[in-house]
Amino acid sequence: MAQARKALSKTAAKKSGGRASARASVKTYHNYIGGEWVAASSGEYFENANPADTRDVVGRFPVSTVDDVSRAVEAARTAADRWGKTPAPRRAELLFRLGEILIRHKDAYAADMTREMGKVLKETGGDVQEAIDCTYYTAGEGRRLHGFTTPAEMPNKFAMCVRQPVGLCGLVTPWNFPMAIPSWKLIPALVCGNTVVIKPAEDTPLSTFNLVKACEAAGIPPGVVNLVTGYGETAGRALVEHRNVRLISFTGSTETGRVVASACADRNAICSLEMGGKNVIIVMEDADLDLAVEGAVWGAFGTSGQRCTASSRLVVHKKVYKQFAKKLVERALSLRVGDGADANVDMGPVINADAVHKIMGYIEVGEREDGARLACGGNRLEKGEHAHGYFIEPTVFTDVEADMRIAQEEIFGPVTCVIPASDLEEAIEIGNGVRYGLSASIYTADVNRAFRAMNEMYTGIFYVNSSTIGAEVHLPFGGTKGTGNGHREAGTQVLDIFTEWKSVYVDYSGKLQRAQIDEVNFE
Ligand code: UN1
Repeated sequence: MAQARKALSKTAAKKSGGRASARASVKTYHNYIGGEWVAASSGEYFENANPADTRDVVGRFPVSTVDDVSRAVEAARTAADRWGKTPAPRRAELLFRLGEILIRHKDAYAADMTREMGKVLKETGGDVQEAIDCTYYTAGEGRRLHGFTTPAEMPNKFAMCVRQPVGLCGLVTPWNFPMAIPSWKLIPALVCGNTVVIKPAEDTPLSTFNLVKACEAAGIPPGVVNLVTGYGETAGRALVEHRNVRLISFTGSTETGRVVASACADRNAICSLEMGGKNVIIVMEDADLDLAVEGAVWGAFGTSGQRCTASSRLVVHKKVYKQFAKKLVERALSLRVGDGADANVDMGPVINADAVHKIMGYIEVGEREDGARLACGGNRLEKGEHAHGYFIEPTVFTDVEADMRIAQEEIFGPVTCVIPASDLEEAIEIGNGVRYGLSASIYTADVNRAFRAMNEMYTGIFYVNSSTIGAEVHLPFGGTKGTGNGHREAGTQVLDIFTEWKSVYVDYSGKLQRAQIDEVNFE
């Protein structure tokens, strides 16, 4: 994911012209450290601009330094003992209260999110709803957090396994799901008894601010949740490298994830990574084609294609290939691109100037590929209502070959590739032929083929007769190969990230019993 810098300023009204007074009224936000809202020690702020109209400055947020991160880590450390010893059902009560606050403010949070990152209001409402779902579902773990008991080898000996908090967690979160993804990390971390420092993406600090503000209102004690905004190379790096941070949970690009993983390896910290995807929809000749096209459009162009789970490859059986491509292009051309706050708009802008540069670069690469055909889109929209934002047309390449760069690399924009295949076997081979393994789907009426594809696609998520997007919070989320490092978020599986197991043996025989050595007398 591109991490472009937004304008840096010491004063809100820095820029001149007619906009100066508007800028003077731009709200200034602060870090949240040890229960206090505080400025960054740098005294500097970055501006968070609306990607649909960059003249609209959403807010000014602290450019945090190594010192600010250290202070936040210290606050989290101070709060850790008490929070870790608070009974989990009590911790969960505060989280249920948080859930209620999120419900009450859902519309306002969605509006803020659309303003700061561009996706349409329906989708930002979904993003907040996902945080609500995660909060309720995971808070329920306060009365479960199951361990297990198991027989011991020796008589008069009891064996069990319990979960314990890992301690202090650093959460580094992306801009494409700026409330849902922080919640996937924050809520389980808290219910498991950890304290946290969150560093949100610099493109979407407001949504994470809203989440943290709601934590404060829910009565989560000072120091348990800390927020530092700023840039990845400074604040993010300081958090990832801090020797007192026991665990880093990161969602973002595979490249940055590798840097995070090696920093964690250096100091033996736990590291959980969710990274890129190059997800595939397989369309067989017996599929309901209209349904498949709907799924492809939603998967490829929802969130302007800026989802790890986006349907960026559509592998279609040759018998229906032409028909599918025609319908897809028609639907793509019918999408209205504009400001996500407008209810008539289907697709919003992409996140920032770097993203435009990267996506347009890939479109050029696609146009240069021998054989691939730009079937629709391919342009940046810069006139009229699009003049001040980062808009790119929904773009479809057809006749794409599986090994072309546009079919291999994560573009993270509204660009999808249609690839022909002769049969299911070839479709699965193409589907698996990328470095990522997040999500895959098949459209078919044949249950045997659906199960075969389900079994043979090496991904963390699989759908039948549905798009590659739309994961629910009570099932594990994550991927194989370049997408992750073996962990899963959401579901109960996330508890294995945010707790460590403790095996407990209780010997009530009153004598020394040596495992693996003493023979048990059966009489
Ligand atoms: C992402 O793709 O970056 O499954 C997260 C979905 C959402 C989460 C997506 N619930 O599309």
